Amino acid sequence: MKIRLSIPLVITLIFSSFIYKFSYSGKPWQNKPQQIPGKVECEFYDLGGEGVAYHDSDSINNGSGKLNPANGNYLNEFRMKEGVDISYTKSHDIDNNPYSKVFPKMDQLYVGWTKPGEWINYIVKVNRTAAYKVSLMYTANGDGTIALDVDGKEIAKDLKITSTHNDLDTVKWRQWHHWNKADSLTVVKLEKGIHVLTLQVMTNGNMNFDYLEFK
Ligand SMILES: [Ca+2]
Ligand SMILES: [Ca+2]
Ligand SMILES: [Ca+2]
Repeated sequence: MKIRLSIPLVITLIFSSFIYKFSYSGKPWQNKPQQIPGKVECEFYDLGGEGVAYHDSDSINNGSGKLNPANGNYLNEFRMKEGVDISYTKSHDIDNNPYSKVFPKMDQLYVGWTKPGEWINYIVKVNRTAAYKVSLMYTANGDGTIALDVDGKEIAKDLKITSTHNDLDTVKWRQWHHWNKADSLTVVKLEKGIHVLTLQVMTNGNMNFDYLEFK
């Protein structure tokens, strides 16, 4: 089936994404848009707070400053006053356990405590117009789904994040620490320029996101 877009519809689509970008008040983390092609580190989401740069189910950071005590350590305190929940990969049989399908680097910050309905924004700089293969470094205690938006428009939905749960691991909390890399979640066409990328948690939650990669 051939889908035809009418000219007024195309103009509306272009105009609404322009309006979205124009009205968006979030700012890139450390004033540096993340670069595509490349890795988009999930913890380097935009500044702007709840309802602008992200939506999180609760206003506390369940990782930084809570699970990871506020003791002056950069990793423990990373963005601890913000609602997005952040932790980092740790040795001592936590994230370097034998159940990971793709072994993670240690001391990598990630977004965790994810729930359906949560979303996070990233101002990104796309350096060339192309179709990009999207990968995700993650853990998932049960199958979940995510979606991606660009400039307020959904570009990929129902992306299945395959469970990394493994019954052989009898340490219950470690089911959230079995890492994997989903190597080709989807392919998305992106136009050169500055855009707002949104990562949405659609179903299940219980996922940890280290980075998205666009190749
Ligand atoms: Ca939170
Ligand atoms: Ca959360
Ligand atoms: Ca990361």
